[in-house]
Amino acid sequence: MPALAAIPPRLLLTGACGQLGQVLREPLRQAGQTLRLSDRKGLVGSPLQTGESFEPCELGDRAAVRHLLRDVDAVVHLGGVSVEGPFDPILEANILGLYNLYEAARRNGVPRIVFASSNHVTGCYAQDERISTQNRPRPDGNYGVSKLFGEGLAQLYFDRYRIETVCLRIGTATVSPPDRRGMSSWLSHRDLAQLVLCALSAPNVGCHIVFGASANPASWWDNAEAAARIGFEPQDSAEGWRAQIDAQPLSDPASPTTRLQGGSFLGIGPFDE
Ligand code: 15L
Repeated sequence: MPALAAIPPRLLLTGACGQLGQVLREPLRQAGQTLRLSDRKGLVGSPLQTGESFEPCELGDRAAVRHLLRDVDAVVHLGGVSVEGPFDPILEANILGLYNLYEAARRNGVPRIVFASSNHVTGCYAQDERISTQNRPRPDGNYGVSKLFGEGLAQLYFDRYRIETVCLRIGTATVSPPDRRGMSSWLSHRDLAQLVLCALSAPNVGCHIVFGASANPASWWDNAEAAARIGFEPQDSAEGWRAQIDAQPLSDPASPTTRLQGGSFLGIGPFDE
């Protein structure tokens, strides 16, 4: 892993009680001086450590989000809906909530945001296509569209207000690749932590988009340039699980969930709300 430039000292982690929040809590606590944790309800996981604090917050509550972002130097924003689903909860947390977050950053003078975008921004590309962040977005559902909105908002707030963002199009960030798709989309927890630290510390990033994936030989994403821009050098590879994954039953090759990069999200919806 490359030597890191300085990590902003006072950090805020939203979505701290979610699966990835719990993975990132420890490395962020060690990297920063103070770490404010936030989620919708109470703290989940180990009790607060030295340097940590916890504040519950609903992202749809503009005043509360503004208060949450006081006195921090950077935000790692994982909060919001993290799966495909009906539009209204996504609207509230991922669209209105993200607007509230950027407005709070502007009004509090927070200079850097690390935004958990998603590979579902490009989930309608076929699995036999190789793409980079230069390819145009092809979101695979409400969730993917909300992440695309977030990337647009990040660009707007850089161009107009000079708030820098690294948008992480996170793949499948699990302990090990869960299925055939994961052989291409997997991001190890160790690589996730490195990616977020690079996104916090890389100088002059402007508004930058990078896929969050380990060094998987079967990757669909040509990420070399985008990763190098922030010094991200993934250490892990899904290939170590090849034998177990190849032993899994094959799924219908004609189904969009098998054919397209977004996988199972292509099988969810429409919702007839
Ligand atoms: C995501 O963006 C989701 O948050 C996560 O639940 C996974 O589905 C992941 O993408 C993935 O594509 O595997």
